[in-house]
Amino acid sequence: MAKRGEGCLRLILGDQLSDGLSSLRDVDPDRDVVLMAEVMSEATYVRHHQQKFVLVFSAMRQFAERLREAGVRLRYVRLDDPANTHSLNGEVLRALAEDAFERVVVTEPGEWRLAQAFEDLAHMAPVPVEVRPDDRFICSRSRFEAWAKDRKELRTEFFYREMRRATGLLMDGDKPAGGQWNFDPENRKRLPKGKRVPARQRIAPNATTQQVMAEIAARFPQNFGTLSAFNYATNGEEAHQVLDHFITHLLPEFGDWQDAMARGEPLMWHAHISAAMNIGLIDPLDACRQAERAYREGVAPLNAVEGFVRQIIGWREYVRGIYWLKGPTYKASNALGADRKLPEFYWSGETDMACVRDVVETTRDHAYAHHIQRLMVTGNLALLLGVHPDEVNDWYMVVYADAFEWVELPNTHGMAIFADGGVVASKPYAASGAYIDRMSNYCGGCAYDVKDRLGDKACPFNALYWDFLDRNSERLEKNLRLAMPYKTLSRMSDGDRAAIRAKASKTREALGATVRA
Ligand code: DLZ
Ligand code: SF4
Repeated sequence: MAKRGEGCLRLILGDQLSDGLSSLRDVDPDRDVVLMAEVMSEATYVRHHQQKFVLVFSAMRQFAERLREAGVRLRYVRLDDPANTHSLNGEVLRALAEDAFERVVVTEPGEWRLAQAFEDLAHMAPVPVEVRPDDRFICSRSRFEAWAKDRKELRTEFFYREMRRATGLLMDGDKPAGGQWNFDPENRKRLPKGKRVPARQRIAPNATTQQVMAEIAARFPQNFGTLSAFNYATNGEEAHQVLDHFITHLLPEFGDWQDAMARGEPLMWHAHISAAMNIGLIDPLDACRQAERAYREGVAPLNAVEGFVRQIIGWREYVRGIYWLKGPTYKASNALGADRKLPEFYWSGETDMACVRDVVETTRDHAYAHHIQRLMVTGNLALLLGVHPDEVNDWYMVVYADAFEWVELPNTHGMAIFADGGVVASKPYAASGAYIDRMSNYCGGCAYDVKDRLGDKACPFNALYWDFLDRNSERLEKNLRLAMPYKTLSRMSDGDRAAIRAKASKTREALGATVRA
């Protein structure tokens, strides 16, 4: 292909499908070759949901085709290629052995696992390996480190304000639009009876997607998830269709119902663009600017637009900064000593708990659930049960199409189960059934009674919640944000507390959250 001393070999990963990617910016179509590889090492480091495979492989193939059409030389290795070495490093070394290049160029990957692998590659490769920053993120790793240095406590709100200033998003001069940085308290409304969730356009699987669906169904039939309801954008045009539809039709009400949940309605008013954004089909800053235009033109109110922008330049950037700041050992922490197994119904959905059943079914059929379903239903239950962080992290990595470790780990390990002891969240997001009842229509159709704590039909969240606080009081009772529940707990008699402990213990066993061997 290339002659000795010529050109660069540019490796593009399955979540780097962006036109403006740093490793593609100076591509020379006459001399360079772009390498993309479907490999078993990436297909098996977690047992991905079937829809995640389809999303990534279909999007990789279409992105490669676009590059080809633009005149770029491609070396695209398919999963079924007999010469495939099935690791990314293996494919780079194979390409280097077959053709001469002066350098390998890659944009930094989204996971420690691969960052370390590329360091190994630099030792093994006969030519230099240049790893470039991933500037699709607004805040570079070094900028985040500089921001975090010397701060006693990392607070997402202060980081978010800095990002607002840095980008100029929703700023009027040096003041936040509307005179307020954050409208979160206006974004927690419960869905009133009769309020209809808007219908969604379906992205019909295109020809490449259909082809990949057939391959995945044949090759990974045992992996979690169904394929029939696949509804992901797999190229830039489709992704922008979804984003445009959201901005015009859903964003205006997104703010109000951001935290609400309803049976059979995984999308609600959510944009459903996280997977497309995380593999590079939508630029985060462009999406925020488009949302801001909707506000400036009077199409969407400030609380909705601010909420959307905050999720992206506040939270998304923040968790990515934390992931790299805390290093590869971050996931080994287990601040609450959680030591139980993940119940089987996280995979099967077979449980009488209507909320959990709905979220698992949604997850199975769409590789998606929205943030409150992930945090306050499945995450909250794992926290209260004391499920070991490895099992929780693995589940979230497997089941969601948008899960890459840089985003999954801080959200799960830190935010949902407090295994990092308070790096990401200032308190555990523990809640009883009353929270779920307030924010959803699940409890009305449930076999359990959300108002009961100790009876046979008592909602499992209730005893588990009080027992969680009781079990972890040494560690948590001084936390000011938990002062109210600890005050309530302190008013309970020893007998009440013993009854809660016994009920919680029975519940953990009944749900299959037994102690790990
Ligand atoms: C998720 C994924 C899968 C399933 N397969 C591939 C692959 O075969 N080749 C590839 O380049 N990327 C794949 N990916 C995405 C990578 O796992 C992702 O780039 C890293 O986890 C870093 O975030
Ligand atoms: Fe979930 Fe409890 Fe409500 Fe049932 S009663 S839906 S288990 S919160």
